[in-house]
Amino acid sequence: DERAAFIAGLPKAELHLHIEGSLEPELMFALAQRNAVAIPFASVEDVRAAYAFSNLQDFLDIYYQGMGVLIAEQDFYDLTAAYLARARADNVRHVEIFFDPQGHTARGVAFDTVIAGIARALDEARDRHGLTSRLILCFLRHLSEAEAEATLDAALPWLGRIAGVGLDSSEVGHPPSKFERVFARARDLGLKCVAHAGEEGPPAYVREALDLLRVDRIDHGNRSLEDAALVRRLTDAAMCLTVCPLSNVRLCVVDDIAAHPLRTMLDAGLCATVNSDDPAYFGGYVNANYQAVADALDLSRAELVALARNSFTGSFLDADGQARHL
Ligand code: ES4
Ligand code: ZN
Repeated sequence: DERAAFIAGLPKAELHLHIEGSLEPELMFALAQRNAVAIPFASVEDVRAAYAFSNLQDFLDIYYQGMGVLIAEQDFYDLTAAYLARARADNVRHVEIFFDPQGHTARGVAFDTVIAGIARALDEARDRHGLTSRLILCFLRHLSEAEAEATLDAALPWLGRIAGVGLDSSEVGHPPSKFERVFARARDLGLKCVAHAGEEGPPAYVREALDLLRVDRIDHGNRSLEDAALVRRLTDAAMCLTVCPLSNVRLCVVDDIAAHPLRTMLDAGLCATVNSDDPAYFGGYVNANYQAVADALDLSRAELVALARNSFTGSFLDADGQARHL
């Protein structure tokens, strides 16, 4: 329809995308075969049927299992190239991609193998299609800060390829304060800092991300809305929130898409963006996320334009890079 065409035509940046969460069941099966890795599914339909989650942890259990088929550099290249093709088809012009090295090094896959495959696909997309990108290394917050420090050590030879660090995985019980020192070191190394906060965790975790991790963006941030003073602080700082509507529905962060707080965020003056999070698991890439939330909330063209513009202003592109895309 008309709205779909308008969304499709908007140039967009995606700022919240876990590359391992873009592993489609078809590629999961192909890689399981190629690498002789056993997976507990008989068919692609079987896999999709397992994607019924009642919270973040339900999803994470399946997500870490799924990434077990990724072994060789070529696997990480294939995964990333497939995502970039989907992004391009959605008129995404710039991507900031999370990766979870600890999900791989824990299985004996070298950090260098992971990042080399991802980076090769990113370079190719830039050279062939002008699609720009940044990489964000995420620490798994259910693991220790010492393990995060070791991961940052492994990243040191690749600092020229890494724009920032993030914090993901099981939120409740693993507050930002647990990672204050490793984020300080990352910042001293010149890296940007972001953190998942306020997805399932309380507004206090968003405050910790700001105060202790000194983040440049908040990933999700939904529960900030419970704290009016925090909302004021986020708007005053023009802090970008990377919101993920279909993820929020699938992980039961919102009751249903009609109850999504995106318009409330925009009306409050927050710099909200729309992103796909783990599109292979949550039922859609960027345009599907814009479409679902726009239909449910009857977002206007002006609101859709504001969301797309926020995706560039909230990006880690410099002003020249943003102007090139806008
Ligand atoms: C994630 Cl939606 C979400 N939240 C926290 N950690 C994650 N890792 C991948 N997707
Ligand atoms: Zn996420």
